[in-house]
Amino acid sequence: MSLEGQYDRNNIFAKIMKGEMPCVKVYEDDATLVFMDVFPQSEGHCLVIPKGVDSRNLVDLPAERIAGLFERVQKTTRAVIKGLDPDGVRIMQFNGTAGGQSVFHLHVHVIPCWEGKPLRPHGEGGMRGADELQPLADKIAAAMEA
Ligand code: DGP
Repeated sequence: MSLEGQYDRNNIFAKIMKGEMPCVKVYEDDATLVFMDVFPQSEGHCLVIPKGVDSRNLVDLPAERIAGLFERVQKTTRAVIKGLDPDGVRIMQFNGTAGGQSVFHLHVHVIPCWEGKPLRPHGEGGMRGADELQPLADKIAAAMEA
């Protein structure tokens, strides 16, 4: 899919926001949803998405929403650090198929990293179930509230 085009209101993340598909939720407010990536590159990999916008990527996000989105990315990153104690955190965001994007609702990856533990390849690490993701989400959510 190119960088430009129609927003698909039935993309998987739109369905998650509408409650038509499940997710392991970490945090939600009026502007943002944070949930666990089901193909995590490391334990604790989560996604931050803006709500209420038909934005396929960073390019078509209304400029006035950028600060709020990245405030939540920072909040999530701080909670990941506090809750999971990684050695580093990688923030990633892909635009267009050629840019590595596979789901066309804007999302920012927050990926904890540990020394000596390479990240699994993007989208290829195998699907994880709620049983594995929920305890990680609970730790991140608890750190967000503290
Ligand atoms: P990107 O390639 O940047 O578009 O990343 C999409 C990410 O979304 C990828 O890391 C895998 C993840 N993903 C794909 N489908 C689902 C899903 O149904 N639920 C969740 N939670 N994550 C998904």
